[in-house]
Amino acid sequence: MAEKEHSPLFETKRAKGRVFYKVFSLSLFVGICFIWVYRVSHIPREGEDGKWGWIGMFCVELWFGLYWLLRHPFRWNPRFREPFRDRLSQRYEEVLPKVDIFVCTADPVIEPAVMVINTVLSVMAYDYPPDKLSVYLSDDAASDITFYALFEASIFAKQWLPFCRKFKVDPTSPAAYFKTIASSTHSSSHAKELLTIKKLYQDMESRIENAGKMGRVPEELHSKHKGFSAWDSYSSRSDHDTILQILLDGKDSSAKDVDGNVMPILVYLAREKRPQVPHNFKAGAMNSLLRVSSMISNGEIILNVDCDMYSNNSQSLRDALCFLMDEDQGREIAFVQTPQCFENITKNDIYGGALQVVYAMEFHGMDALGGPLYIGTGCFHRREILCGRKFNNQYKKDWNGCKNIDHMKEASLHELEEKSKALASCTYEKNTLWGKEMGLLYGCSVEDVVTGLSIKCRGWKSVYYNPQRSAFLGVAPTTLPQVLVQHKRWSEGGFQVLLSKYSRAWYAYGFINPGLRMAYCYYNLWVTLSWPTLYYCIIPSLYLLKGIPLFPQMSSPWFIPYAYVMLGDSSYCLMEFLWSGGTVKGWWNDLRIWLYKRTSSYLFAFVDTILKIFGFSESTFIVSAKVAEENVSQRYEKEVMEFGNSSPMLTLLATLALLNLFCLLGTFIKQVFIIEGGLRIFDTMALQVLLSGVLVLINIPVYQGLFLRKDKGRLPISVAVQSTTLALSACVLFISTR
Ligand SMILES: *[C@@H]1O[C@H](CO)[C@@H](O)[C@H](O)[C@H]1NC(C)=O
Ligand SMILES: CC(=O)N[C@H]1CO[C@H](CO)[C@@H](O)[C@@H]1O
Repeated sequence: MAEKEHSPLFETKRAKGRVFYKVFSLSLFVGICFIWVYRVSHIPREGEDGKWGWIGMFCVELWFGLYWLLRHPFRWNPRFREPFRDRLSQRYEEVLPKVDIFVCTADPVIEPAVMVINTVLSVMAYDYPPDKLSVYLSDDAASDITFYALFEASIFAKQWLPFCRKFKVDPTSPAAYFKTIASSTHSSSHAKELLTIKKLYQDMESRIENAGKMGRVPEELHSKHKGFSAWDSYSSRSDHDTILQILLDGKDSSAKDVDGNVMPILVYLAREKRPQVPHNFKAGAMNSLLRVSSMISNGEIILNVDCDMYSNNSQSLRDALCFLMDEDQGREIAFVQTPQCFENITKNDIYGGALQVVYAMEFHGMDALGGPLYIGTGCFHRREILCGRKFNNQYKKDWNGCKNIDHMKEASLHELEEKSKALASCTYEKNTLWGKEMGLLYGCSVEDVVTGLSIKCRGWKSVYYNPQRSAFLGVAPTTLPQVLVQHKRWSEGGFQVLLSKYSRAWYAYGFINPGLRMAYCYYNLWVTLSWPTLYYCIIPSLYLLKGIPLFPQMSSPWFIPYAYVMLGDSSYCLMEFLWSGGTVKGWWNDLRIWLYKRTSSYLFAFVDTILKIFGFSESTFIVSAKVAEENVSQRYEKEVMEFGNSSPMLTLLATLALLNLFCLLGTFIKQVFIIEGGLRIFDTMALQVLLSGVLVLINIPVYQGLFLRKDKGRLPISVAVQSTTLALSACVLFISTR
């Protein structure tokens, strides 16, 4: 037994084949250096064509090369983790810590109530002692429909949790379970109960959906729960009192399931909002939850999930505890991050939504350097660390001696609700450290990343756990504008982190590994790629049209480093993509999104950030993520790109696509019909032809969307007109200038 006590609760494996990778990337780097040397040593002389174009190419290639270097810490030494749940139960089953689960929702239209309660039900049914589990729903829209749905869920849970326990249901989200079970046959007792519970669920679902359609909760239901009276004084979602309801309190007889077992605590919270007080978005909601939950259940572990991410594995809580409770290494681990996985990714993933390389590769690499980012969902935290505790070497957590202050026992439910309410008021945070040193940090649109970084700056590490079977499954964006807007927010947030006071922290403290610093830079510098990529998409093609070479010709020895770097790097990326579970077509799609992100999302994020610095607070570009509803999901399943309403982003993308098409066509026409022996261009300007050619091939969906498709998801006519005009005039202007 004594020996067993020392066997760790998880193991760490290193990746193989790293030597090959190191040699290969060194050779690529040599190639990149040759490219730089070529650019510097071959600048056209004064008066020669293409001098400025050439210098621009050098700057762009310099930046691409330097940025490429930042990619390496991720791939140097990836680590893979494996927890041992059975050891955890052997040693700690009796003293498992309390866990508070925070689910955040913010908009009942984008995030329908039925989806939200499926997430809530799925985490309530974790394989974990229910008296140690509490689930909090933060509703930033303060929608009575969401409250009503949660109330219905609290009743349904009394049947659902025993059902899950009896038949070892997994996934524990009812909607997902009924979907997976549809095709398989089961024992008759299961089949009978399944029918009953499915009926219950469907009735509940239609009641909630009806309320949603009517836009309000039917009057006759108001008498069913006192909580509805809170909406009597409600004026709007940005102006209301705190609404806090403990729907299941874990001890009343009304909080027992049909088998008489205790149920997890279930709480609805809509924090106070006033128009004149900044609410700090999700970070503000999380901090209110932190305080309110400390009064009600005060769990030591906090799991934070988005409302669209249901649990796909009822064991993942125990998995995470293996890391946090490990006697030896657990003491320095602040949080365990799981990857964000999606249930509705199509086979070839047209929008690159799965982020496979990030989750299958890069986060493992960061794990070796001190831990992955905190990405705001699917993350298990330790409360005291999230609330600002600093690391020190003597620190050791004694899980056996955890004393749970049980406010539940002391106060009556009503008193408890009143006391907790005060913690979610607008004014509570005034003159406190909340948002600055405690809880999630304010003032950045990627509050989670900044918070994770500040935790690392306080000396802690994090762990990345990427299980075979995903811990949580969410919904990926299904239209191009959604994807572009999402990436704009991420890249803008990353850039803010770099410019903000938090970035100083990286240098001020010795805590963060230089490799990890590079990795953070890799993500935070996304926006700086916008201008170089635009340059590479425009200038070489225009010069091609004009007949001025910007790359070495094929017969020159300088051609070799270009060919090697381009070919080597793309084959490496392709291999990595396939290794992460993608398809070849998926890689091609990913490449397209990679291009679109850089030339639109990052560009707009860059411009917006700069405008903000100079005091223009409103974004000048109105970007709409809304799309025509009709048949969107059918097209998504057929992997047809959904462009949606016209927006500056789409015009930009279409212009770039057309510009390359015109340049390539113009060049061919010129060579074949006008200049004799014109095919020599394939020697003198092979790389420019190749570059334009690839850009045209990758943009095929745009041409289709502009001119061939008839459905609602095509590019709007106005975009077609604007972009054609812009692209043509750019070509004509460029040719006619000297
Ligand atoms: C989700 O869980 C089911 C079993 O419950 C499993 O078959 C499936 O592969 C999981 N999904 C993912 C993406 O891991
Ligand atoms: C392929 C797939 O699973 N598509 C689904 C993605 O999510 C939307 C919204 O939940 C569904 O309508 C699709 O069927």
